[in-house]
Amino acid sequence: CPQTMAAKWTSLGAAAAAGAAATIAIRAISRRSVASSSRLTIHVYDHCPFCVRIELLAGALGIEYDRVVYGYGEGADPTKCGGTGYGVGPVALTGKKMLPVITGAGVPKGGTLGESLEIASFLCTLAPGCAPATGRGDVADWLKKIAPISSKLTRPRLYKMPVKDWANEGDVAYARWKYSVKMGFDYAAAEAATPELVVEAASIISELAPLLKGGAPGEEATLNEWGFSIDDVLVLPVLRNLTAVKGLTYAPEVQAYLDDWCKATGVETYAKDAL
Ligand SMILES: N[C@@H](CCC(=O)N[C@@H](CS)C(=O)NCC(=O)O)C(=O)O
Repeated sequence: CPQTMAAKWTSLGAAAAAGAAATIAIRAISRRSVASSSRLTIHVYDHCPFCVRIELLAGALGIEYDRVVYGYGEGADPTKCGGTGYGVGPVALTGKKMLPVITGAGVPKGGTLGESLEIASFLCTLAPGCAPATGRGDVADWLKKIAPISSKLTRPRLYKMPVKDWANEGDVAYARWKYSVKMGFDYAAAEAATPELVVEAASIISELAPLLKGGAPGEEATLNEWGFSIDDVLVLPVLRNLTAVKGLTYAPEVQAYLDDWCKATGVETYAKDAL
């Protein structure tokens, strides 16, 4: 379960050069939890980057929640998935086999909300501490650049991580069916290409360092000068899933960015189980 971390807004009186007093709201990090009348439940696959967005954000906002982790094959219809899949899983929530989903009293759409960015937007109404997405082109370009390398490195590894997603053998069977048979992903080729992919990924990860414009000494780094934002919510899960890759080195600033936010929000990395 995540610990709580929140951005506390404090006011500082700042003397302007002209002599007029200006009050600037600055963001200082403190730990607190958002007291909510009804506790949220966040339904996730541990390995799902869209789900990690929500856990990071809830943790950053200090929103306490219960966490339900599903087997990746749960809810997949065996007649449509080459005989893989079992049970009901997330389908019981929304009618779709798709996570993340949040549930709870006060949650829009009748108490059950899917789609990570809709969930994120809703969570931002519950507590301060996350700025909207900027649409920064350099961040979008970075995400686009890392995506194909990341999928080749992470797909052969994530299903080997010791998390509940893969507790049932039907979970692994479904994932392998989905990526190979349905999507044409070549596991063997991706694994064989690991040495080159690791070098390429490390180089792209190092390109993220100069994009980190925010974070005073002693605070978590952020993509924007004004603090934690949806931009970070989009980028951090990609870095977190890449921790499943053994031997992949991160530029120090990027390593600290990832580690500090994971620590602050209670999101675990895969570093100790990297393969
Ligand atoms: N647009 C959705 C995408 C969520 C998504 O793709 N989730 C994946 C897990 S990473 C999923 O539930 N896939 C179910 C499946 O393919 O069986 C969002 O942002 O929430």
